[in-house]
Amino acid sequence: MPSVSAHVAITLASHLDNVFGVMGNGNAYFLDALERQTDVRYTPVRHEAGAVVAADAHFRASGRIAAGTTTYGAGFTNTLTALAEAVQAHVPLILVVGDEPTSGPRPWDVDQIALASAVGARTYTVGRADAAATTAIAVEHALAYSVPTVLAIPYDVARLDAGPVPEAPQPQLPGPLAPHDEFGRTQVARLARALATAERPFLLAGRGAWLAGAGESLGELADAIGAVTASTALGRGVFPDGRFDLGVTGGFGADGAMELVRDADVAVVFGASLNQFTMRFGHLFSPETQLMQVDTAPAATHPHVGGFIRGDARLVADQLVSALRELRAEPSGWRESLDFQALTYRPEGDGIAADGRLDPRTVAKRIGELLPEERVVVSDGGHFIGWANMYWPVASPDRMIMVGTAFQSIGLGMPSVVGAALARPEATVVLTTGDGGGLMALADLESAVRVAGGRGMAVVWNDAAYGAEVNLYGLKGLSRSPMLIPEVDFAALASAVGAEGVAVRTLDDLDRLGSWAATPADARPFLLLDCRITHEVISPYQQEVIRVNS
Ligand SMILES: Cc1ncc(C[n+]2csc(CCOP(=O)(O)OP(=O)(O)O)c2C)c(N)n1
Repeated sequence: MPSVSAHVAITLASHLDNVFGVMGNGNAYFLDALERQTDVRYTPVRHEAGAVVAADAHFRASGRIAAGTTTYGAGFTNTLTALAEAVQAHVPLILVVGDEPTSGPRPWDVDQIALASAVGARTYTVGRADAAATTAIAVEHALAYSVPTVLAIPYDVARLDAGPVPEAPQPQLPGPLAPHDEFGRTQVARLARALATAERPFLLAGRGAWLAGAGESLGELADAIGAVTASTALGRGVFPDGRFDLGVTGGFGADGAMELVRDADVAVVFGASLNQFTMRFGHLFSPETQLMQVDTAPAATHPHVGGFIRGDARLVADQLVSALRELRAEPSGWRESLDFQALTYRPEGDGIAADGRLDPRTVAKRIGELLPEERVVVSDGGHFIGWANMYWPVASPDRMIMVGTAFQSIGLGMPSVVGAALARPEATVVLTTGDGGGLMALADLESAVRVAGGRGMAVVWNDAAYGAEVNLYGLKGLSRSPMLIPEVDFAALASAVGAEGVAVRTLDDLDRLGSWAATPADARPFLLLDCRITHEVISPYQQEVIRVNS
């Protein structure tokens, strides 16, 4: 007879294709059932944080839910940082964990429900009679609220016979939110009138717009009014027409582009939470700009917003396009008068900095030119995030994934490769990481190389320091030694797990990336570029943070 664990595994199998995890006492029976009784692919990772991160990156890269699994106690507590990140980034996933027996905690148990709750995740605990239904409810909860959800299997329940596995109902999910009442309709009509007469209209879109599938609709809206467009860091590439796009707003934005945004007379923001970085700490828009926000959040998310429409980005954009058609609105003509190449110009650096190490701007520019076009970039956190965000073009928001930035965590980069590689089998996955975050995530370098193989590569911005800390606190005069890292040979670490490592000390050393990219993925190894960069060149976004902090 199928066990409770088999009920969980078989029910999960009707909702997802990938589970990532580390095995232990608490999930042994679940993993056995998953392997023997389902077609789900199980991928081992080497640290439990990686199990959650891989499931998270899988969803961000594909929109398809995945699961992580760990044992109880220490296995579970190892996931907490990654779980907090998924909560804060609104990423649905299932975390299947062992838990204390129904008879009560043993000396090595902790209150896992309280721990998950403390980072914002709900736990569903399966029993002998309800394992399949509870599993289906957990999946529905994760998808409906876009949150990670813990599914706990008590230790003494895991192997009990549970009888035939019942058919699990498909999750019932809410439809897109439309502003269909009188208030909402009037607001949309009023915004359409404002856009029809705007002389310098500007549209900004974030990841919410991408999740709503609003790209094409926003493109039509931009054309109807002749708007200049831009996106947030997580929404890069959401507008289908790049010709009139300023790229990313905030500290990653080009100076000229950011100045132009302040010229807009009417600006509409779709599906972006307007955090302090996007808003350039309050300086993105001029106080003269009429700023409107369209979002599914219950209320406006920044004090500069002058008018808020609660609704799905695609539906509202479509409503605006029809309203503008009825008004016979003409495009403003503003964007045709602008030189986008000049506006989005970025300095490229001098190749080698004064200390003899590489200038990261020049390296980033060159790597951006050599990367395979069909790619998904996954990024860890740290000062270096500026380089990929400024110099590597992004075709769509699901191709630039930053697991860790919502919770401001470093050390989640390596296992992001695993989830993205399985979510996007057609793409090369490119990790961008610092040496500090890279060392923190090192356990899953092995997983990244094993899973992605020749479809994977990593760029390590090796400045022999926790660079962000040097910039924020070293420059203030705080003791530097806690901020420094001995120069680690990441190229050698890569070869230890079967990858090819290249120590990049000159721009010519990047030629290997060119020949690697020209080789078919199944005939090349995972490539790690260990870029020995200076920490003397500070990214403009970090300079902005330094200014604000002082
Ligand atoms: C888990 C965690 N620990 C510590 C920090 C504090 N922190 C933020 S950035 C940073 C430095 C990251 O160094 P590295 O990965 O080498 O990137 P760099 O800043 O040098 O580009 C640290 C330690 C954090 N954000 N998250």
